[in-house]
Amino acid sequence: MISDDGVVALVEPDAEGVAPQLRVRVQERRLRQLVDRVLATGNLQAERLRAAGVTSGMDVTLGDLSRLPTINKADIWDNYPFGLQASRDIVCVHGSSGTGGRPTLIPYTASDVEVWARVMARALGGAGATKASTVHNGYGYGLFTGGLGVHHGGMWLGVTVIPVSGGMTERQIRLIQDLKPDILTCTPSYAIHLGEALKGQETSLKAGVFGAEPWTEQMRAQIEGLLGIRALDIYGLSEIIGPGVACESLDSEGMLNVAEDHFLVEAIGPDGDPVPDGTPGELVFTTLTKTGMPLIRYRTGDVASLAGPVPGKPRTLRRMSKLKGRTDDMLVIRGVNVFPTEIEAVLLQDERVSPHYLVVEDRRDPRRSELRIAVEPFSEADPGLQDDLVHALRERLGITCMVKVLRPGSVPRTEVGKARRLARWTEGEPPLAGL
Ligand code: DLL
Repeated sequence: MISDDGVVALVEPDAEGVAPQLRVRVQERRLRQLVDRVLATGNLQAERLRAAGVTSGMDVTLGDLSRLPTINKADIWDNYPFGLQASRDIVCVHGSSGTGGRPTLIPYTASDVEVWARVMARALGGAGATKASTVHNGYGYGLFTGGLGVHHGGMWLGVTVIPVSGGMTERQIRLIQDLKPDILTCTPSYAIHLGEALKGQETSLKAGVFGAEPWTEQMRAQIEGLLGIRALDIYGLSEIIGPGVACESLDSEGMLNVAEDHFLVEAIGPDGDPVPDGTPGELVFTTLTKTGMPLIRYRTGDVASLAGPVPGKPRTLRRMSKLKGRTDDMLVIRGVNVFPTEIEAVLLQDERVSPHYLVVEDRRDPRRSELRIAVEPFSEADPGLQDDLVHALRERLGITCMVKVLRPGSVPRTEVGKARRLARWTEGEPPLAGL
């Protein structure tokens, strides 16, 4: 529900809207309970806590969180499949297929699913969804948390969820025309794909909640133009719960409200120390209320900056910026550090360039990485486009890239799953013909 002054109703006012000093008390109590739960497992995290001198939840305060040991994806893999499980009452398992075919599996208790449904309901409510809404859910259903995360949240809020999952675009368009949803949920790249397939036909859609892969303000402008909706960002990861860890609302001024009553957030620098608000750092989450596989100080590898709530607005949660990238996706080109999202921002700033592009880190000569970027123009290639993009990239990022303007339709589209916009070329044929 949106009032005349643009305020979007809170789904859980006691959680989203309490005074921050009251929330801190809840967080500290939950942190201590979490530490006790983890210590009781005797698992890797418990051993690390004991090694750090923590033998009871009463030994910790929120203030010394940054002194507690961290845990990362390699630790989860080393304890595959369920070595970090902390409860016998598991009701489902989700995860991600991950890189190199190593899945990350996360067991959930009924209480975890309840938390997930609530934070996802907040995300949908923040986009303007009410009980009267219909949500067209184009995230994949399965092990991936996108489809079922939105589904649980939508049902908790009381909307009508259409569980379309990914792919079969013609059928999706038919359902959008016939069932008249007001909210669209899918990856940002699939939103573009749907928008293009709609070919300018009007729809009932008002807002979309897009995430699971990096996307920039420039991509947002393209989606909003193509679909005639407000495009909001949603962030999450299986290890922490899935989508809903943080989400934009119509009134959060471009940043994402972190569900910090359940997921305590820190941003740290390369030395592991906290960075000040406004400075990009690696996000570290502590799952305050999780019981299936609780994690203390999980290093996500995702880079964003943090900020306080929007002054004067009902949501009092801390916010995070759109993701800048992942620590392992950062490209180092002749000493200059670049995230692929910075490249996207430059490319899509040019109105001739469509959102279908591929950044290729050419590492065939390991002593000298080169960046090759395949782009597609919206219409007939403009002979000056290639030089203009090389110039804009050099001006804004300080690096010279090889830009190749390909025919529209040359860069593969992603209908199911996450778009791959970064490829590494170490030997043999190029990852994309024509590069
Ligand atoms: O992608 C959960 C999700 C589903 C989020 C649907 C939003 C919407 P995983 O498959 O475990 O979980 O992948 C998590 O995806 O660590 C980020 O690197 C990336 N990611 C997720 N959301 C965003 C976003 C889901 N909004 C990994 N922007 C995370 C950029 C994102 N990257």
